[in-house]
Amino acid sequence: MNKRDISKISELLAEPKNIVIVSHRNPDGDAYGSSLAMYHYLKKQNHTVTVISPNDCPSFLKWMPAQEEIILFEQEIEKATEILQTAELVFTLDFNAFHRTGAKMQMALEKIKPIFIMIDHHQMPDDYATYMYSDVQKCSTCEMVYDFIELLGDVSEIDETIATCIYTGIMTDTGSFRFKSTTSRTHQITAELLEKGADNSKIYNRVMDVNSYNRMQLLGRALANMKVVEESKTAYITLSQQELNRYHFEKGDTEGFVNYALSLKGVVFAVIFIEDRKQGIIKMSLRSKGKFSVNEFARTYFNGGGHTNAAGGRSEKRLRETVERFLTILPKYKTILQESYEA
Ligand SMILES: [Mn+2]
Repeated sequence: MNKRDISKISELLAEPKNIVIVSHRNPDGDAYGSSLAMYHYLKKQNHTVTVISPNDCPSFLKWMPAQEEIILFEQEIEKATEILQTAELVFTLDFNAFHRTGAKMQMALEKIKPIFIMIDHHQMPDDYATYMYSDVQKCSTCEMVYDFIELLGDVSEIDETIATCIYTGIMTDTGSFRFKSTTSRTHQITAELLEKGADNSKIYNRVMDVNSYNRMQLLGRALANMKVVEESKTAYITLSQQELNRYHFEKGDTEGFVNYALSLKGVVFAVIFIEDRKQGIIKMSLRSKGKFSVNEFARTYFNGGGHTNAAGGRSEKRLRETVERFLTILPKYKTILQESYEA
């Protein structure tokens, strides 16, 4: 974010304001981490602050400080819309296009005219924000929130609560500091957060120790279903609605499954296909190592997108047809996948 924008924002924040912080639909650790860090920071500066999330978070984030104060748009549309309408400033964190909040909230956001401030690390931002802090190199929006607070000259305002929120998003979005997006800067910030009281071990246990018996059984099924396409350095997993039902699937249960496929020796591209009968779609999570861009792949063929090494997609075809289509497209990328392996 450039100096001019920062000094303008600094001026705006000099007087108490009505501020709303918005996170994306199906919030993850980085979405809630950045939103709640910003919430606690702005409250300390005497602003009136509300966090609005389109829908609820998974259970492994329920412990986050002030999580219970977040307003869920889809559960309280009238109240949330009213709050949005009176907002002078709206922060949109960890997303960069209104449609990422879902159809209902998108409409509400399109109707209001506050000052929008975007802080986000996803590719191809829409152009709705008055002030835009967008950086696709950043490991997480939480790291950017730290930068933002630092640019405002307020690192000293980061207390244990704020540090805990920021740490959570950095940890979850970097796969516990192992993804390529993790930089020396990330570690420097993390060190600072520990100094300020973030408890790394406690946070890890709260976020990661979430296995139910059913989830473990479902993981077993997913791994048994895994197929490898050796010449394309690719592994994929399928889960049908019937299989999900058998293990009493709950939202969030399949989180991270695709990473098992990516951890296979020799594999640089991994996909999980999950049937969702209710929506009539197949949801896909795509992961890669090296230069092969799953963002481009998902954008081109499966109505999705994301980052170079992590993206989402969807298909309106049946499960088997979706996989067949995927397997027809795959040979086109044989060379680049091979190169991605060697690199
Ligand atoms: Mn993120």
